[in-house]
Amino acid sequence: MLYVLLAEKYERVLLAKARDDETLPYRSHQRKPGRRFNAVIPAAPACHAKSKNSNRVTTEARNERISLSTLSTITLTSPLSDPAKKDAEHTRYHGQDSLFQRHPSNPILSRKDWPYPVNSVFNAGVVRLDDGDTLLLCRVEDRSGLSHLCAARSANGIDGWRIDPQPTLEANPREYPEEIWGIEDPRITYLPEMKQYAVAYTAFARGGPCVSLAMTKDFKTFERLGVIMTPEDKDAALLPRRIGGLWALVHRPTTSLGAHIWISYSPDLRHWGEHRVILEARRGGWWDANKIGLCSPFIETEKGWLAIYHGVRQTAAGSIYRLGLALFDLQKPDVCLQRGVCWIFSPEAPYERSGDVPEVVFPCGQTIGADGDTINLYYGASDSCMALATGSIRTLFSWLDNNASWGDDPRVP
Ligand code: BMA
Repeated sequence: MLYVLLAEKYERVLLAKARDDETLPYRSHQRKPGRRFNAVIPAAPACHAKSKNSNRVTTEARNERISLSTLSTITLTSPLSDPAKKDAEHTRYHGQDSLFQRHPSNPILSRKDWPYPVNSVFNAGVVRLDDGDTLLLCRVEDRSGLSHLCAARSANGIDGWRIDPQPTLEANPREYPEEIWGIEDPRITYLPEMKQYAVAYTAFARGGPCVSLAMTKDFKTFERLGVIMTPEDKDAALLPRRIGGLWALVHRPTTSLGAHIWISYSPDLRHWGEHRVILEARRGGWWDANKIGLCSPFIETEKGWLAIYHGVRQTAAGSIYRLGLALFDLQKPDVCLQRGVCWIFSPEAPYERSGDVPEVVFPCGQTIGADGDTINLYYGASDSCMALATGSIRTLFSWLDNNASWGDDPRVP
């Protein structure tokens, strides 16, 4: 009880301070009544978080679904013990780069590693296979400028990559004319119901980019389902299970309304409808103004679907691709529950800041560690190479609880 009173008192102090702080336009007390989140226990940084029963934390290797018990077992130790420190960490924007740590071996894959001549290797779809290997289905741009997909496998997901000696999935413009300018940016979701991996990728042709789908059991042979979202559309990934009996696809059409993230539903993966916007690009001076898109596939947690998305800032010197965080309702993934105010990861390392397209970090997949908390985010850097950054889902939730916007319509800040 004492703890609850202290926590409430401390939250009031934070809120009073937040009202004076123009850099934080929204605070937790502004959330709608009935929200699903714990209002009493303030979040703490990862170093303060302990799992009561870490043995209950499991992951399902292929679709990376996190056990629903994973996040419920978090205990926060003495969150009020150092209010000054907590204030510094949580009432201001959390240092973005502390949320993900770049791997010292970065870039982990580049054209130098490729068994055949290519221009660049980036924006890989990711999955952990049954045998424990991490598979990166890389977008590979050849020296014609067009892209195909090629699989690289590794036991530790960091090095020792075994790369297919030839393209794994190539454009087939004779049968699929929408692929005449190549195929790009795959996102992989394991569908337990079908016992297959669904690969959503961008097919590129005169009509513009569109979303195509292919199914595979082994990343050797693929069954193409063809175009599932017409141009202009990209940045798509399936959810691993049906919602209300329907498959769900998150994607990013570009329309006269702008480049926002949508969700669509299908009974059979071929016929799609019930299209809805789930996250809008902000406007004006925001880091994610005008154009956003899904990065890696949604991560299923007991608090909801955790989504990493990219925001594109247009500047006089070109675009900057940064990453943001949002949370969507587990049963209604078209409902956004929280959205981070600022970006969580931004081009900073030399391989992110210079390359074929400078100032780009672009993940298309992740794996979750055996602890159920570690997130291994694989991202294309400057459209040139593949890199790895590691974070903690628990810390991302903690950050989101203290750096999220909300209101009557959280999609339109
Ligand atoms: C996007 C996509 C990505 C690419 C990014 C930066 O529109 O085409 O494949 O990484 O631009 O060039």
